[in-house]
Amino acid sequence: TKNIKWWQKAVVYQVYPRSFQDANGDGIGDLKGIEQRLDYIEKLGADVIWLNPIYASPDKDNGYDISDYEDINAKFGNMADFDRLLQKAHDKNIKILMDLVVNHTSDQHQWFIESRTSKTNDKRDFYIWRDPVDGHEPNNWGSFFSGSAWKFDETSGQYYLHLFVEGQPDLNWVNPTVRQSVFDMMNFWVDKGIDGFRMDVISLISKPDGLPDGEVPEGGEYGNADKAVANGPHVHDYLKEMREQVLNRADMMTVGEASGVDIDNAIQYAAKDASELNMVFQFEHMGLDNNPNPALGKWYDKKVSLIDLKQNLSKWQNKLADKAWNSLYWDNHDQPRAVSRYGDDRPEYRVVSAKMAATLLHFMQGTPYIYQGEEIGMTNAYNLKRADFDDIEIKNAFKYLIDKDHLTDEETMLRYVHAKGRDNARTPMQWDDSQNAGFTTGEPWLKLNDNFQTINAQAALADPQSIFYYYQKLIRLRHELPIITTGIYQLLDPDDDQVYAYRRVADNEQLLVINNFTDQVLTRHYHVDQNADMLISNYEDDQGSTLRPYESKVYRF
Ligand code: ISL
Ligand code: CA
Repeated sequence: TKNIKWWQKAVVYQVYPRSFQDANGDGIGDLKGIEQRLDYIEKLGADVIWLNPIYASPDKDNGYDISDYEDINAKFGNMADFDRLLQKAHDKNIKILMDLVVNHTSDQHQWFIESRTSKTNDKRDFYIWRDPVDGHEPNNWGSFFSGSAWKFDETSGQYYLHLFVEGQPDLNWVNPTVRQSVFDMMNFWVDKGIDGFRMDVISLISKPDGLPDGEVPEGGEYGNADKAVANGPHVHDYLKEMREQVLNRADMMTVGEASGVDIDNAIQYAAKDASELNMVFQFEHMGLDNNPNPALGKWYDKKVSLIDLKQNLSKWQNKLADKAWNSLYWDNHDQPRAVSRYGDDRPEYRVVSAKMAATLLHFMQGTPYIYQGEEIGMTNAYNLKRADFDDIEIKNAFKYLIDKDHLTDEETMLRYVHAKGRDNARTPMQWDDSQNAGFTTGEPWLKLNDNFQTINAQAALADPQSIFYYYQKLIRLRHELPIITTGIYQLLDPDDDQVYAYRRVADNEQLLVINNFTDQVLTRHYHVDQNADMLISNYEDDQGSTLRPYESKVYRF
C-alpha cells in the first residue's frame, strides 16, 4: 500500500458527450446533460470521468478533428458550461480527464489554414508536406480509415499526410514550435484545474525518418502505416519534454492511447519512474478477433479464442507488474459493446455474462475503464442498417472494401459491422423506457438501439441484482481491498479453453477468481481454503465444483 498513487486505485468512467445526455433538445448530448447525470456517475462510484473531445470541431471524425483547442464545440455548450461541470464534478470528488488529440488537427484549424496557403508560409512546417514522387503519393501508406494517407493539394502541388481522414492533417512534431504550441495549449487546460489527459494515438506522433513504405498486407492495396509509424524515433523524447513542460506542474493522471505498442514499448511509456506517462491503452487483445484476411483487418464476426485472450492478458499482467502500470478495458467509443463481444447478449445470458466479463477484468492489476452503458449491459446495435451509420470508419469500409474492392459481399460486411463497428458504442445512452430512452426530446443524432425499453438505467437502478449494482460493488471492492491493486497475478490452467481462472496473491491473503466463459454447465476443481469468503458472484448460491453458464465467483482467503 505504500507508494500507491491515486490513479492506481481509481476507476474511470468514460463519457462520450455526444451520446450521453441531451439537455436542450437538439438531439446531441452536451455538457449540461453530463452535469445533470453526475449523480448517476457518483452513485456508480467512479473516481474519474474521461471526456471524449469537446473542443471546437467540424466533426469529420466526431470531435477528433479539432479546429480550436481552447474553445468548446458549440454543439456541446460553451466554456462557462465546461467550467461549471468541472467544478460540480470536483465538488463530488470526481476528477476530469480530458482527451488530447495532438497527432493531428482539423484541416479547419488556423494553423492548417495558414500552412496550406503556400510553401513559404511560416506555418508550412507545422504539417507534413511532401512533393509527389513520379506523379504519385510520396509513399504507400494507407489511412486508418481506408484509402491513401496522402492528400494532394492543388494550391502548392504538394501532398499532406493524414493518417486518419483527409480532414485530419498530421502535425509535424519534429518542429519545436509545434511542440511548444501544443504544450502551451495543454497548460491552458492544466491551469483550469483538469486532472489529466487521455492522449489520442500518442504512439504515432514521431514519424520514421524518410517516411519509408509500409508493408502491404496480402490482398491489400496500401502499406500498413500503423506499423511503420508506431513508436517512432523521437516519441519518448517528446513525451519526456511534455512531462517537464506540462505534466509535472500538477498531480495528474495520463493515459496514452498507443496503437501498435508492444510490451517493451509500453514499459517505456508507462515506466514506474513516471518519466513519461502513467499507463497506456494497448491494443493487442483488441486484435485477437480480427479477420484472418489482413485486408479486411478488424472486420469480422467470430468470437475471440479464450486461450488467446488468456495468453495475451496474462502476458500484460505479468510483464508490466513491477515495471509499469496497466490500463484495463473491454470497450470504448471505438469498440463494440463488451457484453456482445466478450459475453453473450442473448436475453437469457445478457446479465449474467456481462457480470462475468466485468469480474474477469476488474480483479486484474491496473486501472479499469468503464465505457458509458457498459454498466447496464448495453448491447451492439443490430437494428442499424447501412444508411443509419454515422461513423466515417464504417462508411469508408463500405465504400472502399465493398463497393470498390469487393473484398466480401455487402450482407457479410453488415454482419461484421454489427459485430465490430464503432457505432455500436455510440448509440445514445439508454436512460429509461420513454421516447428516445430519455436521451433527448428531439431527433437523436444517431439512431437508438431498439432494445432500450428493456435495457436502460432506470430499470437497472430499480433492480438490486442489476449489472449496475454489480459494477458498483466491483468498484467498492477495489477501493477497499489493496490486494486488487497490488497482489501478484497468477493464471491458472492456461490450456482450459472454457474457464478463465486466476489468483491474486499478497503476503497473507489471496483471491481466487473463476469465470466460466461459456453457456455450458462445467465441472472444475480448484483449491479453495476452508475459511474462504465469497467476495462476489453472479449467482445467488455456490455449487462448488459445478460452474453454471457464465458463472463468476471470487473467493478470498
Ligand atoms: O477505431 C479504431 C479501429 O476501429 C482504431 O484503429 C482507432 O482509429 C485508433 O485506435 C485511434 O483512435 C483514436 O484516434 C482516432 C479517432 O477516430 C478515434 O475515435 C480515437 O479513439 C483519430 O483521432
Ligand atoms: Ca444538445
